[in-house]
Amino acid sequence: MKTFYITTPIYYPSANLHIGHAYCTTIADAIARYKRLAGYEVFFLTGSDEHGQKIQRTAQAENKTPLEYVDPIVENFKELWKKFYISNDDFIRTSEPRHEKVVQEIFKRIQDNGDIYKGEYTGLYCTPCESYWTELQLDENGCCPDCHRPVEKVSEEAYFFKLSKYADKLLQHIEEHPEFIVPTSRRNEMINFIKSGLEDLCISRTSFDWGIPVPGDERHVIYVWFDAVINYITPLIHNPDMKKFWPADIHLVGKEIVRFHTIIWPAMLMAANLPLPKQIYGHGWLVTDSGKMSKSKGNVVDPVALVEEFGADAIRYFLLREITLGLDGNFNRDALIQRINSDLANDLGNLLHRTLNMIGKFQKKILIASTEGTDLDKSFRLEALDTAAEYRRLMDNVQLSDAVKVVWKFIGRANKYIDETTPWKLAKDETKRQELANVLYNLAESLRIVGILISPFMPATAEKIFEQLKVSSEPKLDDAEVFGLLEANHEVGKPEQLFPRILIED
Ligand code: ME8
Repeated sequence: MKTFYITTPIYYPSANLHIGHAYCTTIADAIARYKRLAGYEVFFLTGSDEHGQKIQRTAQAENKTPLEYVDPIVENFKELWKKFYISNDDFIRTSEPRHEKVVQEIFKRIQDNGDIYKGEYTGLYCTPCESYWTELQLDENGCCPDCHRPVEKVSEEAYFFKLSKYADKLLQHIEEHPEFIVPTSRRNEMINFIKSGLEDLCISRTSFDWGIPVPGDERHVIYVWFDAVINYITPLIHNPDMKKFWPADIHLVGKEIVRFHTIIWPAMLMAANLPLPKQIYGHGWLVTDSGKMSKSKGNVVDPVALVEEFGADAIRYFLLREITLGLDGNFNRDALIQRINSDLANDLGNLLHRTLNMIGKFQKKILIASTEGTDLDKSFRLEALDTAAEYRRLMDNVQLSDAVKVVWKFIGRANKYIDETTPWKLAKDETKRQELANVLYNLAESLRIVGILISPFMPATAEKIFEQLKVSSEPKLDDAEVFGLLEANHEVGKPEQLFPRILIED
């Protein structure tokens, strides 16, 4: 069986997660579910990034140990992912012993290869971002170029990773593998970054102790980013059944952390003689009218409240449809409600409801074997198959939003097919029994196919469709590419509302 390995970043338990984090995890989940649907053996990893000075300071301020502080936050992450139907196969916490062991081994391996040395570090450190910067990289106010908060001058004995040594090899890899960094804009940025010169990277600190100790020199803890990226191989490296998943197929990350994933992480892997991931996909940010969502701006949208209000599938649909992967996208409550009412309640909900209602009313819920039918029936069936083929092409290309749109175009087509064939009129004419049976059969089949195609985006809704159609709830993509799998005499269920319309308050 073909394997597929996808990861999200591991999130900092420094603040509650917002809908921006849920966006990233939802994309990864939709891709993982699609690959399972397409017959791959999938490993989907997410987790929490728990070490570092920032966590230690926050915990101290609350009179807690770092673990006492992070434990409940990490539990909330896990709860949130359940609420969003995230189908991760493992959840890695960097504070787990299994991770500590692997980080120390990789450190040792790189050190033994001669690419880690001890020196003196004086640099500018942004604690909230856990990042070192050079003078040149600071913003116009001399602050962190990412979060624009003040940086601190740090001077201490430290271990260094010979990142500079890998500049040429990295450039060569990026140039020979155009698919390694996606989208192209990020790839170009990284090429320019490497060409402007790479400095060796300080990878240990002595000024705090909440981290993984350097093997053999326990006064030092390992730099949190060096520790964090290794999470991607922690569950695999010592497990003979899991090794097949490395190298990862996609590391999905936000655009501001592409640098860590396309420069530092690959150089570390080169130094440890391990293969590089196949692709790093840098997605855009979810923004509101006041910019990128972040706690400091006070413009965060709470995903728990949102799920409770609208349900996870509606939010997943909105995020996957509205935002083109790789670009920034606007999160807007009115637009969400608009989509729920028009695309979900109206287009999809009505199609299912009208179809099952008519099969119930005109054929006592029983499908009747269909014949070839009219030209309209034939072209409708072809359109269903074209939709499934186009969907596969787009999903294989990770064009999630286009894939959603293609399915909804077909849902629109199916609703129009009802208006064009007017089954309620056919039902009044005894001589049109077969014509009616054909239309209802084609509609039920198209819903079966739609259910399969939307299952990576809206797993609970797909299940409801399967339940109401009374078909298997373990879909396969191949079954969406065949028209006519429903048996004649198949009995369908009763229509139940999929999405209630949301009343818009003035
Ligand atoms: O960076 N829209 O963790 P993190 C879209 N621990 N994505 C957003 C977002 C928004 N408004 N806000 C945040 C870290 N994200 C490290 C990762 S991986 C080895 C270590 C995304 O909790 C962001 O782009 O700050 C990033 O991919 C992820 O959330 C990280 O969040």
